[in-house]
Amino acid sequence: VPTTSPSPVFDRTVAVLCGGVGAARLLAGLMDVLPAASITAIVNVADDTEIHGLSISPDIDTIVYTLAGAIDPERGWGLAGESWQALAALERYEGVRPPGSSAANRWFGLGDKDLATHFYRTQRLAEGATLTAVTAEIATAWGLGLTILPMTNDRLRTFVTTAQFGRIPFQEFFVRHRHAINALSVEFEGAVAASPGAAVVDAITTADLVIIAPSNPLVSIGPILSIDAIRTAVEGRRADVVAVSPIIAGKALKGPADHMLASAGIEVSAAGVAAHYRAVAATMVIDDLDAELASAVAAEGLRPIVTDTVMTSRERAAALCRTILGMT
Ligand code: FO1
Repeated sequence: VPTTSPSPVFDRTVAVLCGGVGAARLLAGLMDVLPAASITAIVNVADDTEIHGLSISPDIDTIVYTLAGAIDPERGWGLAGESWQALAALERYEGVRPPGSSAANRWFGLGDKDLATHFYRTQRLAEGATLTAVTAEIATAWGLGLTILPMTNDRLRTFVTTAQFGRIPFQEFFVRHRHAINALSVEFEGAVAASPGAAVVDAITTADLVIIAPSNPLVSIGPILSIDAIRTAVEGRRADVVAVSPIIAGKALKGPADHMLASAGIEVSAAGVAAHYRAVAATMVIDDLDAELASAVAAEGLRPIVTDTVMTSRERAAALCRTILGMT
């Protein structure tokens, strides 16, 4: 509880729980209204995977590339102006690949320039660096001044159970099968043993405001909150936690959050998301299109803020962030 008079808005520090695209856009908006040094992103790494022996951290890379202005804006992942020669050259080896081998798989799109990031991360991890340290190096290399923290340095991975393919790693569900198949359930393997990444709990405990980005509540924010010490820290800050609904007018802007919420028995609306977050957030930002749900959000025990949440431009993202920070 602050005992001094409120600090000027530009002095406020924020910790943001992040998935990929939606979180990256929100962070871009925050970077326009707060000094970078006041912003800590705590990022889901349960989507991480190893492909061709390379360590890939999709949500971290989406955030870094977006904030650096280097993301491919159509795809929402990978680099703009990318070429795909290395991936194409793998075709030669497909014919000699023995059954059961995943060598030369081409369903996961790794662009030629993007490979450099994965080469760097993989080698640094092999040298014994933590993912926290490597992520800081990558952020610095891209000229970013905010703090980007992986939620954990331990192995914590999302698995999706499907009727067609059984229990499969998240990227097989999301990319290989284009999240077009029904997810019966999700599990976070390693969550019980995982510890929060360096500085994560401290960031949540000391931030003036904690924001839950408009990311998939189940497979982006879910893994972050599956780490006991992180969940406890966020619950302890509930009064200062603002969640931004990723569901607008009953739909996710991107990705499978709407279908996954429905399969999990959660109402596919800002009110359903409010119910899901009731123990961790006291405020929920919902879109103008969902204004009529404000009372349903309030009935779940969250203070509703109704505003434009569609971040199709940096200006719109910054306006949303000003509203979240109470700067308007
Ligand atoms: N998403 C896709 O839909 N297809 C891809 O081929 C793909 C490749 C890829 C490579 C590197 C990277 O950092 C991300 C990549 N993504 C791809 C995005 C990513 O896998 C998902 O959007 C997230 O895991 C969901 O948050």
